[in-house]
Amino acid sequence: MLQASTRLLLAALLIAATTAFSPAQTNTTLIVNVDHRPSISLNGDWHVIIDQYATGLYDFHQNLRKDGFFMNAPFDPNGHPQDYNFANASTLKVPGDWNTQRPELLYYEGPIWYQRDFEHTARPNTHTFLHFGAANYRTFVWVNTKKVCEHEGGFTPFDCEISSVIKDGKNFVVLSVDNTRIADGVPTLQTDWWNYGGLHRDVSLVEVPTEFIDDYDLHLSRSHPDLVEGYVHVEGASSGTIVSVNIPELNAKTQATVDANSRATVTLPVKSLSLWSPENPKLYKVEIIASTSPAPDGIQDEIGFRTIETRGTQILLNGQPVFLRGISIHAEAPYRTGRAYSQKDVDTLLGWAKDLGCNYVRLAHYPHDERMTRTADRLGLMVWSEIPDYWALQFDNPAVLAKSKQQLSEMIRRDRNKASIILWSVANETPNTEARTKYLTTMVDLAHQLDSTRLVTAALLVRTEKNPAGGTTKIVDDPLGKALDVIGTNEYIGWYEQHAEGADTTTWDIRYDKPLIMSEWGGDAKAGNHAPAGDTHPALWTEEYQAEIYHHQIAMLNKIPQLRGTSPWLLMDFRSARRVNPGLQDNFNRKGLISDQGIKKQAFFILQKAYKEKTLGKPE
Ligand code: GCB
Repeated sequence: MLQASTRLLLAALLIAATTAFSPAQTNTTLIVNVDHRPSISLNGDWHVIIDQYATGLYDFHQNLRKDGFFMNAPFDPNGHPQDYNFANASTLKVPGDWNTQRPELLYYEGPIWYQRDFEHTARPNTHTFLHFGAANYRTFVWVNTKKVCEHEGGFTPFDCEISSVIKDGKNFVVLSVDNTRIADGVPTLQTDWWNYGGLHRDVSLVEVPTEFIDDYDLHLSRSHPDLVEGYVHVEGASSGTIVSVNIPELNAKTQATVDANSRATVTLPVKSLSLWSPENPKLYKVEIIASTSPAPDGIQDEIGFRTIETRGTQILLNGQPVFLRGISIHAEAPYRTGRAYSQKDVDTLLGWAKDLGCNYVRLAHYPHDERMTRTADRLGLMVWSEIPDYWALQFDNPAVLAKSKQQLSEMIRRDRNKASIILWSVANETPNTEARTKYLTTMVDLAHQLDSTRLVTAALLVRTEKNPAGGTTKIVDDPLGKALDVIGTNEYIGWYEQHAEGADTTTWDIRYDKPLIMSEWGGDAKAGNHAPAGDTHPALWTEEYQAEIYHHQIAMLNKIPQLRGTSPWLLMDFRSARRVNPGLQDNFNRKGLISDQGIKKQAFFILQKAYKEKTLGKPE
């Protein structure tokens, strides 16, 4: 039923997985647009077992157990002694990272077992999947004691087919999620964010017909402004199956035929299209129906249509030069802290971005919850979406490259129908080595191959030299720039280097004739920490000093002719294990313009003014 290649990979993985509890490249189907399909939510309370020694999988000689916790055996006081009992175990909420649900789990890194019962009676001629919005970082899933899938990568969705293992009525799922940091992971051992573990996004049961629409891409043609084009993939459909695509509001309808790869190429002429933009975030209802047998499959989406391109150093949205007035955002939950997952979290974060005067957000440093990109579509915020190729990955390790590729593919597949996303980012602040450049060039090529309609970027480090005027010159010549459509650069003048005033004597030497986004800049301030009135040299960590950084940076940025966007670091303070200065950081990175408790710092208003009055940056 699944594509032959998927089936083979899946089979190989399941064999591998029964012989070792080791991270493996995922298999799994990825059904797009799951939030528009009928589904049964499995959110709520799950029984959990904290299993620091992975006792649920390994015996005392580190051999894989046949009677592991995945058996979910009922506890019998007169039977064989048993070290676990899900029925009596305490619970954690799903979705939700485990770290912020119990004080003793705040710093926990390791495996935790989750269990819950569910009722299901499958309808005839259907497939049933367990859908996971994301689980950090490695996940192994069993249903009714049978292993159904595994997945590596903490921020992208996956689906496990469970059709052959479920029974009518009562069933149970057991899974192990392990957030142990690993050197050959993506990300790797070092990050500047909290390693929140667990089922931090929605979990649901999804039932689809025997043959079903699992993937599609519908976008506006760059060369023909009156043409929506793309494809619809119908899993399991044989060649000749008819697919129809309908945009009722435009009175536009077309039919296409699925080829031997179960894919139909779609071209849909449209008239009087209202183009998506920050000023006009118009979304159209789109209906897709596949005349599959024995039952048809249909799905609806809301899609915006626009083009995004570069011309020299310009970024063109719908053919018009645009300047990206942005802010970087971590998926940190406002007020309660922890990993953001709810519509309320998203509304707060993106509401603040709108209040700041943004038309663009950089979603750092991994794909955020799908609610974020859906809401950006509705609010008219352009998005930079990134995979966690962060800092010093093992760039010479092909297994790591395979993990990056998987995460990039999953990110693009989930979000390729979101008009808001204009930039795919393949990396952040990676070391300039040959191995790195080769690795990331492969990633850029893959992004282009998977999606030829968007721009590919990465946040680069820059070189610094003294200049004859007594200041410094920032040189942007990282060889990765050759492969990118848009250059992103991070710099922290006024924080990690020099005083805020250093920006006044900094010049920029950009060796690429491409648009540049200053993807990070800024500095820390603890909300409420103020310099004495009239202090002309405010100390670090005060709101006044952070504000000073913003003043000087804005003046400097305005002197960079090819600057086409900026996303300072960052909207809101976030938890980070690296930030251990007591009283100031307390395990938080304080570079937010807003504190984790929602207090706006002085710098917020400086950037807001510059964005609202459009005194920062030029589109051309
Ligand atoms: C960076 C990183 C970002 C950090 C930030 C900082 O360059 O890209 O993830 O959090 O600096 O605060 O140091």
